[in-house]
Amino acid sequence: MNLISISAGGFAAGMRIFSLGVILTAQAISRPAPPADTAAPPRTRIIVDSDANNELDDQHAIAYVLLNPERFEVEGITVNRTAGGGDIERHAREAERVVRLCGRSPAVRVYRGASGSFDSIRPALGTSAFDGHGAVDFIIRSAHRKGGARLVILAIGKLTNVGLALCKDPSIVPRVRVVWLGTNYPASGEYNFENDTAVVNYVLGTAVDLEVAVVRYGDSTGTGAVQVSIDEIRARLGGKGPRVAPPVVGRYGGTFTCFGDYSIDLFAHVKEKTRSLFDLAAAAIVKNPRWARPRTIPAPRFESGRWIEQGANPRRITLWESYDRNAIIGDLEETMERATHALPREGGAR
Ligand SMILES: [Ca+2]
Repeated sequence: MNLISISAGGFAAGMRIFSLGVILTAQAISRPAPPADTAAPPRTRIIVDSDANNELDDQHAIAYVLLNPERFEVEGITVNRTAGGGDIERHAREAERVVRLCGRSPAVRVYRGASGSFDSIRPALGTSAFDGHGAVDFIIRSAHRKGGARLVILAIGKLTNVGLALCKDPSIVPRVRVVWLGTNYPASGEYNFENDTAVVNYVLGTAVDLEVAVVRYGDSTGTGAVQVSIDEIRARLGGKGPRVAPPVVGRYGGTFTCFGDYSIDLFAHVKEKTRSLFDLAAAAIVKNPRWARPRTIPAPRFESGRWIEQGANPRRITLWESYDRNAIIGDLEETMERATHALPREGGAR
């Protein structure tokens, strides 16, 4: 079953498919080789906020973060429901599959977040059991963790959980950095954005450190350019990742003992031979910012179906553009290769 084909209205998700052929040329982006690392950077404390069951890119982003333990201190995974992936439980179960396939269960937990929209949930934030409270309250607790470094929230679905957390407890604003995969800015549209547009304006109106990894279907400057084919996935990831027991049942059935084989199965269940790993690209630039180009702009607003520039706005956000596709896919392969031979981690089976 192709999840893209059942997403509500097929709106922006369909655009991803339409544009695949156009952006093949994006893989040929050339740039000078980045300088070699001179020292290991500190681990980044991170939550991945995902609509894990929507397509197949969330799973790769989650696995990538989990399988880079020397770079990421993963606090947990939070999920939200977008139009294409079923109810919140299906998103949570898919995230949990990936955590198990990465040998990080039960140490890394999955927290259920918002099914509805920011505007519909916001009036209930003062109650204890509002829609999404599991994820929202976890984000707030993690941001405040005593002795913890600033928390990165890697948001790769709609922004609802993040907006609700900022709204419920504005004191977390200076304690978090939000990196969101979303928008086709400066063009309108995009799946994560359209799944809750109101929350984007809300977050833009806060002072939180906000970085946007743009999607831009069909354009070489967005995460859409980070494409990979099933043949390449098979060749580069097959059999790779920590070996886990018992085997994990996939979302399409079948059993898997490593994430590399599950990745192949995810690709085998979409009709296109080549797909973009949008969410992976967003995760990769948190690990290595040299794999895309940052640009700081005055925060715009979205009104009446289009972006409104606010040139005098002192509030700034960062856009990430022009992704180094080969470096990102290469690092996914290296990450998986390393994880294949790594020692088991806390609480995780091999
Ligand atoms: Ca996603």
